[in-house]
Amino acid sequence: MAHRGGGRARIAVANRVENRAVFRQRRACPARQPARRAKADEQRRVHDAAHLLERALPGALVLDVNYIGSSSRHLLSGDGPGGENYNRFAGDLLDGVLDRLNPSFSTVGLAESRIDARYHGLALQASRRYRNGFAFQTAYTVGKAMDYAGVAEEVTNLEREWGPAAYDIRHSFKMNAIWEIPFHSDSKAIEYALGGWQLNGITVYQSGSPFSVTCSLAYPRCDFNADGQTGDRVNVSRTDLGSPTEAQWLAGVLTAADYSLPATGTLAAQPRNVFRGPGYFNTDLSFLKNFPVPSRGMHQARIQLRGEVFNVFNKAHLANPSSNTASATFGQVTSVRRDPRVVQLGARFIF
Ligand SMILES: [Ca+2]
Ligand SMILES: [Ca+2]
Repeated sequence: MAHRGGGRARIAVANRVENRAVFRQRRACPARQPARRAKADEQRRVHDAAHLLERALPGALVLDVNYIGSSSRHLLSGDGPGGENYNRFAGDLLDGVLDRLNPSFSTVGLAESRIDARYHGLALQASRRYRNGFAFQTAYTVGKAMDYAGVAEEVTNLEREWGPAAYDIRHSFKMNAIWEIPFHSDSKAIEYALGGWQLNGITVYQSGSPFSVTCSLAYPRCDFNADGQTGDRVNVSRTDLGSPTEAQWLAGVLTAADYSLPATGTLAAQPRNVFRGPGYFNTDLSFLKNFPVPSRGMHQARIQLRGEVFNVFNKAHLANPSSNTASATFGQVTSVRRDPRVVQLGARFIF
């Protein structure tokens, strides 16, 4: 099993695979040319997936169990110039003057290949092959994604930033289906007009994404390690927000009573990305019908009527709450990730 540290082992799952497909993708930095180095750095990764079980069931059903794991190493800490500012040191501001390591420069950014990331996921999938006008696919995934932050609170303690990745979704459920709605009539005209509709749907549920509680004020209000870089995390009295309702997210799930400021010169005990934001639930539907049009060409011409409804249940897809203790809206959700319900109707002539 992989672990953090210098000689990190690749995730070895092949020996646990019962049968069937196992693929591995390994790419090593192939070249030393500077122009290709950044690209090569991004490619230093190992990806493993194991197809653990596939079983056909009655009724055209297929059950799948898959393990997905990836271990990425030496990813770039920043895109292009920038990255980590190494021209700083903890305690610099304690004397009231920001001297920096080299006072001739403000920041000295370094984009380096120091970011590691790791993912483990188990996916359970059930699907029905298209038959008699109906097919569906549904999957539940439990996963864990960890990585380092591109910018560390304490530049001499990068290990402190190992935590859930911003894209870490612990639980995910997805389902899609196609249904050709059966309709029969003795009247050819009625069947032509009302029959042949196809309904498609996709539903996604995901648990919340991580965030940290920080303070953006400058020293001495925040910037607790006094290195001239603010945005340091604060001490928190609780990390489990429970299961707030939509109204509670909007009203605020964190208050001043939930955090305290570390003593000047020290950093908080709050691990990175320890909080979880609102979950996500969405359903989109579409329906369409083709009307054949008599034509002499090789292809059958047709008129297609279609309708699409996005966010059918008109859910407010809440973003993460404001996590800056210096903000007037601290603890409250003030934005959404997606639009409210949208309906589109259209017609196409295909020939
Ligand atoms: Ca100083
Ligand atoms: Ca700081």
